[in-house]
Amino acid sequence: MKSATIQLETLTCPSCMLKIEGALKALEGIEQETIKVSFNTSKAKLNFDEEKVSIDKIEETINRVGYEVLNSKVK
Ligand SMILES: [Cu+2]
Repeated sequence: MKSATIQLETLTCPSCMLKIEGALKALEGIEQETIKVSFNTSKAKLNFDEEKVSIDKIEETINRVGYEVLNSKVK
């Protein structure tokens, strides 16, 4: 299991947060209960199984709902 911290572009309202959370929850390989999108810091944190999903795929999913990823850290 890997842990990701994803810096997003500045979120302008709390519904952005819900939209991103929803998209991430629908993705296989992410530990649902670890998904946290913070409105104040515009960061998403989550744990994922690198055998089921890649950080590229996670970033792509965020892009697809309309948000830019500035950078991601995976540990
Ligand atoms: Cu919004």
